[in-house]
Amino acid sequence: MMQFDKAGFDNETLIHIYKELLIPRLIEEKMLVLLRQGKIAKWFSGIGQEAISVGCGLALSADEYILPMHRNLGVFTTRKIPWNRLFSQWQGKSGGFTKGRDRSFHFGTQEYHIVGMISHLGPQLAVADGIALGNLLKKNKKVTAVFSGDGGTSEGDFHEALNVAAVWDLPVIFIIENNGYGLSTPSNEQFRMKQFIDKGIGYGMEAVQVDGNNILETYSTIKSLAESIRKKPRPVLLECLTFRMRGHEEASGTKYVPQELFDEWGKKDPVNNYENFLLKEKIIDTVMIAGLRKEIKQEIEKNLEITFSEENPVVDKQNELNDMYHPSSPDVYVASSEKKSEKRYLDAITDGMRQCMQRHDNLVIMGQDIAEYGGVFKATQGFVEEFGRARVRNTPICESAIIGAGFGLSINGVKSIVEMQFADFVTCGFNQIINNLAKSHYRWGQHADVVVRMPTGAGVNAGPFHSQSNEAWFVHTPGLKVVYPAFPSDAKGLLIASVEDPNPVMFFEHKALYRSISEEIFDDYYTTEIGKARVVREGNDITILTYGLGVHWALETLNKNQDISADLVDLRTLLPWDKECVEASVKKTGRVIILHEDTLVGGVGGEIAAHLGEHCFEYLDAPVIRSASLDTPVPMNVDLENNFLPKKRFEEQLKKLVGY
Ligand SMILES: Cc1ncc(C[n+]2csc(CCOP(=O)(O)OP(=O)(O)O)c2C)c(N)n1
Repeated sequence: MMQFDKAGFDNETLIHIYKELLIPRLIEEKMLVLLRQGKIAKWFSGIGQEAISVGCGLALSADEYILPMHRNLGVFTTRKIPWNRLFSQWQGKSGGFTKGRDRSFHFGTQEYHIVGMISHLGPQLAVADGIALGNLLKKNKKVTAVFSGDGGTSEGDFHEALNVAAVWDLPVIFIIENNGYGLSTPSNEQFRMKQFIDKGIGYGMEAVQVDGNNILETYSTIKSLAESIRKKPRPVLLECLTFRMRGHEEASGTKYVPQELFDEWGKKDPVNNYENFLLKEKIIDTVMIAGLRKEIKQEIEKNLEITFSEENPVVDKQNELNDMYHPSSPDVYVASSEKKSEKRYLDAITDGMRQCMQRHDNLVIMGQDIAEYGGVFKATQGFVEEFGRARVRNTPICESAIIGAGFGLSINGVKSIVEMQFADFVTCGFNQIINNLAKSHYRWGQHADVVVRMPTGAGVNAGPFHSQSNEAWFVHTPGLKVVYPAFPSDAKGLLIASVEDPNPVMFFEHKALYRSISEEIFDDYYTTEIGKARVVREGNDITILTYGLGVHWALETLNKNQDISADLVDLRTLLPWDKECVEASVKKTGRVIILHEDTLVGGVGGEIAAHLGEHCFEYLDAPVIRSASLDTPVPMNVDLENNFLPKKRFEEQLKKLVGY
């Protein structure tokens, strides 16, 4: 029989805990009925695991963030979210938390300090790191708790998040619900160690194991861990042994689980055992139990009625599109003095970042080797001395965790700039950008105030993994902004605008431009508007649309061919791109060539060409031509690289198009 230690609990508290434990169980039982009646479509059951969610929900203060997963209804109910809002969320009704845009527990709410999961499981852990880092920087002594199933720990995200938390002493409790299965896969096909607490030593982290079905044990342990972490910030791994009494989700069945396990764990049911304990101790009686159950069931019915009578969200195309970005327009700054200095492209970026750090004391920069070393390109040289190590943070090699942490910081009201050492390495952080940064505002109204700096591009004979142009991946992702300056003045102004913008910005910086071009730029703080192209040179015969290094190739080509009268448009922002400026130029010249360093197929040029075909067809005197790199990786050898890049081909294509 399960042993409960009631020392330190008065009867009122013990009964309160019982009620909190009963609520998710009874809600779930009702959901299973509705599922059978075809009134709901899908259900991920946490029956058998409630003591963990409820223990955690009760142990933390209401203003401490909890990041639950798909079996943690008890977190939501102990945080006192109105049940009708939960039901509406599951039904996709307007009273939920995502305007019908996301399902089940895939939502967060600042009001209740809950950050729900995305389907990918593991990314949740690094978001907790970011929230915890925010708390650490604010010195507010708050703890963050994040959940993972045992299966989810097999993802690289788990390793990265725990490692960062350990290195940075982040006040996080990593709660692992070890229920023996990840969908149908049993633990022995998922990992080899005996128990999760054995991982603690590997991360230099305390690790504690509890009976996850014993509500007093989970609650007391999390409560005392939280108290201790508030005093001495550090991460702790908490392994909760438990079992999932139903299938992965209801449609998946339970054939893959031996009956003996159900029998064994059925005896350890968290609700029944606690109920029996309270009965035995005469803290409650059967009449009281019946009364409580009736009261909760009535409350469930009442709230379900509200949900079922609620309308579906109103369908409005513009509304959907508007919610891709945070509604506020970023502040516009005009340099307050005319004073200018000659700056290289790289120095302009450094200058912009430094002034942002001076203006926003809640801005943090994170990246590999960016502290004393100053970054591999020296963009943050001297920043540690000026702003300190708390705000200029060297990171382990873990792009995913750091971008995820950026999102967590944003949730906690802290801005961040994350430096990719090379844009190529963003592949290792892709998931956090595509699924967290880009989608969270649309999904649950949470913006991601993160700028990802992307030293990009070829021309430096660095081969396939230090030369790629990968801006098109992000242009295809609604919710991001993609910025790509070609000149020092724009590099500074756009970087400041990106930091001022509450939305996630992918900021591309061409490495070959860092030290090769310079310009007189304003010394003061100023913004260059995101989403606006610039006509760099005016002409009548043809429009050249380009960005980044392409602008300089085009200028060089035009200087060589003085007879060509071209409008040279520097797009500057690729998402959202300046259709108005481009269309105006195309309507004037009737001929367009789009030049980019990125490879041809699926490049930004294809999108622009398609748009012009749809919207400017009547004005065109020739086909829209794309000039781009070969569809191969970027080769290292200088001759091969030059052959790969479009610069030479561009001149021929341009001349041909002018004469078309
Ligand atoms: C990246 C990713 N791969 C696969 C899945 C499909 N999937 C959803 S839940 C799940 C099992 C998760 O197991 P575990 O983390 O142990 O949590 P549990 O469901 O047991 O609570 C799988 C494989 C997913 N959601 N995300």
